Amino acid sequence: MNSFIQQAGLGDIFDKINNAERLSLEDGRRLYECPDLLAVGWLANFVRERKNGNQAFFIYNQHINYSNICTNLCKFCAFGKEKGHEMAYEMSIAQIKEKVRERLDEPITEIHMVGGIHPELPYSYYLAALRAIKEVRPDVHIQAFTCVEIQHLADLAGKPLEATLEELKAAGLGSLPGGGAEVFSPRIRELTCPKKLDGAGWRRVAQTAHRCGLKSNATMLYGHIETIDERLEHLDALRRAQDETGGFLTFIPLAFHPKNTGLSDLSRTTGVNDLKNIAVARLMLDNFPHIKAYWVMIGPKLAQVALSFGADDMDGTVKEEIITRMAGGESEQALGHNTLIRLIKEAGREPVERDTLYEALRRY
Ligand code: V47
Repeated sequence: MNSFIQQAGLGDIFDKINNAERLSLEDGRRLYECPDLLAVGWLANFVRERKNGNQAFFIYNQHINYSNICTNLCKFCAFGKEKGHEMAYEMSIAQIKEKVRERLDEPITEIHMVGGIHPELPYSYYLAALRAIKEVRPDVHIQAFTCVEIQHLADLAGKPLEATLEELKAAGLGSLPGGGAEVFSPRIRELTCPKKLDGAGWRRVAQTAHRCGLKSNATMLYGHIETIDERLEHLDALRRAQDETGGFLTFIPLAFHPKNTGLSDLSRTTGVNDLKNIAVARLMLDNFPHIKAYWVMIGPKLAQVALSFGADDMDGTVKEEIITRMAGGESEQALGHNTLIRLIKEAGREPVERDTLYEALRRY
């Protein structure tokens, strides 16, 4: 083993990783507190390469945020607006279709669609939105509706989660994105998003989706008022859920952007904090196949570096992301296909264009 791992005091953690043993919450705490970022990153990279070799995945995708009208109005969110607010909007089904049609000439394989918890849109709107996308682009994979939205749709439909998910699936839903998880801690939820579906509810929806044959992602919003222990409990809860249903594809740490939020007095996350969260997540989430460095939130340059700190995926072309931009995100609106490939190649990795379920479509 590298002597610098010993010098960083992480020799026993390396032994566990090398023997594919699960890390404890105490191990996680030591990793977060270790001042030697390169040592933590080296360990994460060791696991990253064991799981995914030299591959770095990306996808040709499109984001659609159908409405920002939301009844939850979480403190950390600059996107959600009350109905009647001057910046509130909602897309008609025709407008959603138009958004898809506008980019028919591009080889998009995934549409990522999420929105707020709208007080009035009927259940039929969501089914119609899925069907409309499929009508315009029949082969696209629709990754839509966070677990929070899915619970809302089941409530609207007055049906059990299973029946709602089956109906959404029949209308075109392919998988669930990872948003809305925030930090599961009841303390954090009470302080930042008291109206939102709680952590147990979020995991119940994700696990029900897995049992219905739908894969999903998971996120953690870090860099606001959460403690290291609360982050670790969040990771541990995801790890236990994954042990049971195995349907999570990727974990995405989301760097908090404070501008225009109810927590705007806080500072933005730092590069070290961003890389640490990616690395510790890679080490703790031993049963998650992928860790995503979401360039929209940490910037393309740091996302590129993150490919050596545990991440094996850079998300995709994106275009027109609103949630981060409203909260002061300064990344470009879209990354070209060639830019993603160059970022990955320069990081010494093999660019692999994937579909939503991580089937390799093309290697560069
Ligand atoms: O659900 C809200 C978070 C999420 C802020 O599944 C904020 O592959 C930072 O979940 N600063 C939406 N984050 C984004 C998301 C996502 C993005 C890319 C890929 C995937 C995936 C998922 O953003 C929300 C919320 O958790 N969020 N406000 C903010 N101010």
